[in-house]
Amino acid sequence: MVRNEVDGGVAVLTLSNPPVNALGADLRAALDRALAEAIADATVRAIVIAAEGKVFVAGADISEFGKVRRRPLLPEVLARIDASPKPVVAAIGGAALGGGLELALACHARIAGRHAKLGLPEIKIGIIPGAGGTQRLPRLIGPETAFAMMLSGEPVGADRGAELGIVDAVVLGDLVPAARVRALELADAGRLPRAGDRDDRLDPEARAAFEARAADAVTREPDAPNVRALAEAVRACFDRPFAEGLAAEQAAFAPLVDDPRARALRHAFFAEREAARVPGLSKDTPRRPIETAAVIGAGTMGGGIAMCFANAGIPVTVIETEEAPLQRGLERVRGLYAGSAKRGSITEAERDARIGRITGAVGLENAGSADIVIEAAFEEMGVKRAIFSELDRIAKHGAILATNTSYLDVDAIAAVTGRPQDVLGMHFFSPANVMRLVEVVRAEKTAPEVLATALDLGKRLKKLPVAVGVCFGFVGNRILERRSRAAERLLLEGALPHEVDAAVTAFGFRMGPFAMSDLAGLDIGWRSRKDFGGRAPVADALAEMGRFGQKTGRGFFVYPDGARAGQRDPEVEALIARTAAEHGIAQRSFTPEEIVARLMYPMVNEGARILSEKIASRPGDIDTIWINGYNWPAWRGGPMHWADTVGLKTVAADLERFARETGDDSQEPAPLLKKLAEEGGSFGALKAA
Ligand code: 3H9
Repeated sequence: MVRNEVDGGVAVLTLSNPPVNALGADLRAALDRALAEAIADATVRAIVIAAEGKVFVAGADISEFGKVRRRPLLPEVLARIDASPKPVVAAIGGAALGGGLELALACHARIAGRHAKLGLPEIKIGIIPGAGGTQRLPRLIGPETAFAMMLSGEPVGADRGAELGIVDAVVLGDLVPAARVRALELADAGRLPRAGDRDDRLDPEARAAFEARAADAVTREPDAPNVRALAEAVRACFDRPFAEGLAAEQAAFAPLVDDPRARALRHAFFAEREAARVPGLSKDTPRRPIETAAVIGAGTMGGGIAMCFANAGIPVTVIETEEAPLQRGLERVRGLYAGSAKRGSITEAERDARIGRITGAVGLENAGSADIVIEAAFEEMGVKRAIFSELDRIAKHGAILATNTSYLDVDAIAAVTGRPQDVLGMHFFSPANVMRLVEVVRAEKTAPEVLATALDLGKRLKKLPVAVGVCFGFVGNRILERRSRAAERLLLEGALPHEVDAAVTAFGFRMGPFAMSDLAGLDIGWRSRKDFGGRAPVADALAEMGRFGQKTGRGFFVYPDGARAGQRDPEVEALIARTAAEHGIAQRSFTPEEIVARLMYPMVNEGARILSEKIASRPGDIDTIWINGYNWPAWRGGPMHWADTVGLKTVAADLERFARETGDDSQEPAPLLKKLAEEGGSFGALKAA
């Protein structure tokens, strides 16, 4: 795991723990031994720590958290570096994250390659740096900047790292030789620069700046225990000597690891990665080359999808039926790129290059040469089938034909072609150029290589593709539909729209279901219920009154003078009471906890049905979809993980009660949920389908 090569007085210790050199117990022990050996070796004057592979070190092994910790712990290994009489230099070729950067910070110098990335992302998994990062980084780059970096968790590149002072130099050529030279220079100089010895950046002015940022961070996220802990740990830099600061960091770090939020975030981390492993596919499944793309439809969705291709360097043709909507669509795309360049998120050259990769065309025949065609036309089966039967005639042999439908039966769309093996769904989320989630819908006849190619393409587009099966609404919208139904039912039973929304935002969503309906437009659900059936007496009555939501200034709430936040409307509340009376439903009040249970348990129940039907391969896929496509709070781990934390017995028993109280049989616990509840099982313990 650690290769120790001594040459010319320098011991180069090369870490190797694929895929990302995570500092698991075995690697820590091996590194500790190698360090001890090198320090004891009289022929060694200096030490370099390098790593094999693209990633330098991705940090602690996250899968070890929450289990018994095996020694040596990372802080113990780093203490050996600190105490080393011989200089230790880190040669950072790729990402040095979390404990990986902390390892480098404990060294006496850091040399980075051009592709190095330097970050402390612990905050994103609910913890804080726990191997000296909160004490060393502030001393190197200043407490305010260090705090901001640890608070965002975002890494910086090599050059920015050098500007800030995280690394001493960036080398364009061979990294290890450069690190050796630096190590020998330090050995010659005889004085070892240790981050922990510095206090030149800890002046009162720096403290004031840090305190202002810390206060702001805690105010913004009052319920996040790790934000508070991070502030406390960094504050110790000012109040205590380095060694005591390290102890303060440990005291702040340790309890966070077992916090339910951190557990949920770790679940989300691994679930997201596991989603890439799709049953029936392997790395040996053949892939088709994708060099060009066509997108049918220049609306908001089509334009956004085209931008994803252009951003990934893939030329794309956007196709419309007429010139005017095409030009409107292209204009909108150019406007979005201009906005990004203006904000500085892309350069002007990038803006021009991306716009240059998008070509507009009128007529489906222009899709003939594309390796993949994504249809993003009107959400209507007739329209989609007409397009696909045309595409069957026009598209080149072997092209992948994808529909961006969010509900419709992909098998029925594939059936109009003579090549159903080449057809699948790619359900992007709006705005498609921003949202990471893509549900990749495997239809009955989709060939494995077509599915594998679409999933790979998703990654190339910097998306998070999750494979799902065919059913109405797939995974995400099918579950959403359950929540919408439950929300409407709650209104009839007496909960008011603002109460429901408040309970949902308190749970952690950015928006409640009614504010979301108002934003999306009530006409959308209304039309879809007309097409596909389903009843929502309150929402339908509002839509019939022309209350389409924010765009008409009135929906479940009112938006006087274009206000963004909705306000209660007595007219709506009276309408709800009237509708309830018409349906003979008695009204009462609901606590926020009851509201959450009434909305979320049916979602979990639908998730269980989805699993039994093998529409999703595993509970983690459902969680990944809801976290990334529907803003489920990641620190609650997604609906299935959350249900496990509530306890499936409770969820199943409450659903039985809801079914009795509402007379709605669909609330009865699904067989899988019932079985797990009876056995004392959990979704987390289920294996991939
Ligand atoms: C920490 O360091 C705490 C310390 O402060 C204190 C300690 C006392 N552990 O993402 P990928 C796996 S907390 C275990 O697809 P990429 C991952 O599950 C840590 N496993 O690759 C996947 O496995 P599989 C702070 C890890 O190239 C495989 O590696 N560090 C870890 O797209 C490939 O991962 C972080 O939060 C890990 N730390 O991206 C960094 N990291 O193939 C977390 C990865 O079986 N990691 N795996 O599905 C990342 O951000 C990305 O993995 C990275 C590579 C950017 C490195």
